[in-house]
Amino acid sequence: MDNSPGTLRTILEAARIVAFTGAGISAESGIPTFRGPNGLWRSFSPEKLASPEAFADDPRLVWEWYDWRRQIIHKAQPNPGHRALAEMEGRAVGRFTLVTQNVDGLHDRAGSRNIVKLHGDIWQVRCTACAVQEQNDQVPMDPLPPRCRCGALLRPAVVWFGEALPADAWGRALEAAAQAQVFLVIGTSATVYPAAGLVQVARKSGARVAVVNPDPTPADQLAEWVLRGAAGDILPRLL
Ligand code: BJW
Ligand code: ZN
Repeated sequence: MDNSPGTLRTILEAARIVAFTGAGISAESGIPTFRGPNGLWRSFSPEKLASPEAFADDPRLVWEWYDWRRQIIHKAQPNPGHRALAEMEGRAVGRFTLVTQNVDGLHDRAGSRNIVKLHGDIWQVRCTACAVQEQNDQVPMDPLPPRCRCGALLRPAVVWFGEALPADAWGRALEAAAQAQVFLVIGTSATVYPAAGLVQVARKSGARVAVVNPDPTPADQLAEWVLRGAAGDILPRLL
């Protein structure tokens, strides 16, 4: 099998493409990833903060983490990696799906349109008691933790450990993975399930898998192309 980057480039011109992204694609925009040298916030691991138990224990602490991240994201700009994926979609309208684990909204800001958000949106808040879910762009958040009109606590509308992914997003992602001819795994440690399982779904359904990451990941074993480096360098060169 010819697994040169040139072949991948040729295939991208015609195939049904899924790009599956994680925190690494936003690293070059200055947004910390979850796991890795800059992944810790005040020595808490994401597993300790991104959970319903942590929020029940100390909603203010969890909100402080989200408020800190919202401030960073608010100042950040999409980078060449985000923009390359938007451009790829522009050249492949109707055959391109972007499935992201990110909650930062940078793909939207870069111009991507067909986006499936598996883990929610950091700019949406949801009431812990009533049905309210709404956009909230306040930076910094005040008061902290924020409250709903009904008096109950608001929470970020994101998916925490132990919570189900939004059913519609998960359904769309599974379908796109099963139909993909090329599946690009970009900037994710591919360790958090069920999202990481999409790589297996795509592979089993016959997709050719390419990984873009400076470091090894479990997805490398399923990949025909492992492109070592930063997404902001490699993705523009694939166009
Ligand atoms: C670059 C780069 C550059 C750097 N360019 N690359 C086994 C044991 C225990 C638990 C489980 C288990 N199997 C499954 C589970 C459950 C759990 C899980 O997967 N745990 C594992 C950690 C083991 N999963 C869940 O709980 C999920 N829900 C679930 O299973 O529900 C079951 C259920 C069903 C029905 C009803 C009820 C329940 C939910 C998972 C939710 C994850 N949520 C988070 C937080 C989202 C909100 C927020 O942002 O705060 O999602 S956690 C965090 O991890 C976030 C991310 O989306 C996700 C993945 O991280 P990602 O994006 O891969 O980032 P990193 O930091 O890990 O990797 C960055 C990569 O970038 C690295 O590889 C770098 O090398 C690379 N990189 N610079 C390109 N320039
Ligand atoms: Zn409410």
